[in-house]
Amino acid sequence: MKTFLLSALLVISFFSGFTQINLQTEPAHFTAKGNPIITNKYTADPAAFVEGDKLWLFAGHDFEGGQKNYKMKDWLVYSTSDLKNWTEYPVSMKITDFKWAKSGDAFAGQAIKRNGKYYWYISTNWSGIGVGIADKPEGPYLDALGKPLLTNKDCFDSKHSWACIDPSVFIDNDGQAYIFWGNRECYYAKLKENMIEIDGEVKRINFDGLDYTEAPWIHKRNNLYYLSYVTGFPEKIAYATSKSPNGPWVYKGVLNEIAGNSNTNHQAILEFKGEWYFIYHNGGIQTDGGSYSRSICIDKLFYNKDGTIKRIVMTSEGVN
Ligand code: FUB
Repeated sequence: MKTFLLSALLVISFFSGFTQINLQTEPAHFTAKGNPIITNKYTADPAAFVEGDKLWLFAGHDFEGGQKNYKMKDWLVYSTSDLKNWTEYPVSMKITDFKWAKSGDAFAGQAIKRNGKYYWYISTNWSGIGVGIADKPEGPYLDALGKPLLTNKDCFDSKHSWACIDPSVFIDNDGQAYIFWGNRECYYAKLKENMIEIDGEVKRINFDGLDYTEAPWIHKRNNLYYLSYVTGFPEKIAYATSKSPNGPWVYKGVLNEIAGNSNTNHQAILEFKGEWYFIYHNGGIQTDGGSYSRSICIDKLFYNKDGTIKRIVMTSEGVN
């Protein structure tokens, strides 16, 4: 019976072009035809870094359309050298790899490289933030700690169960690593060189104009630090700047509008081959895309001469 159900699911998945469970065992290749860039799966909560010639994209994996809430059981990894031709890797990390994550939800994360290892910080809804560790960007990733790095207890000003989500990590030029996270309230802390221990106190971020929902992302350009984050609901992206990752932060305004057909937006910002990119998700796959079946998109990001960022123009053509 079990075998019959699995075969039926595979047949349905094959003909619909979508899979909720990923049985891929080898890297697969595809060409993006604009936004959304991935069309055989629903992907959300992008994070990315550049290593050598390649941009590595880390994604959440939404179930197919018609869901009433987030259903995400694993995370996906992609790479590209030109933002057009992509490689998709076999699933290298699942929520069940984090045995302590009783919530069972594979929420947003961000991966980063340090000392030859790759660390993928992930959220699990209400069970806390965990860290996956791997020898290669595509994984496989193992639970580095066997317990959460951060939990709701670290979110000292928050009362709701999903406060401890959306980790974002950043290593400054002096080697100091930071982790930012939070829903409704934004927190940050230093990470030790080993990347799996918090160094010192957890602090809450606050500044004039901050109306914070979730999804912090830190990047640096010309010695200026940028903290972008989700504001409002349905979500827009706003940002602030500072001369230090420790603040004080100065609010700079809205960066991206509500992303079509999705309540959430969740950005990553980075430079790749001399250009800056804004990676986010929308609910743009017709007819089944939506707030719980999202799709990652990439558009260009431009700065003004004074270092402020121009509003993002979301496009269906993308960056090809
Ligand atoms: O994907 C689940 C949650 O939706 C993420 O953790 C948030 O950032 C929002 O995109």
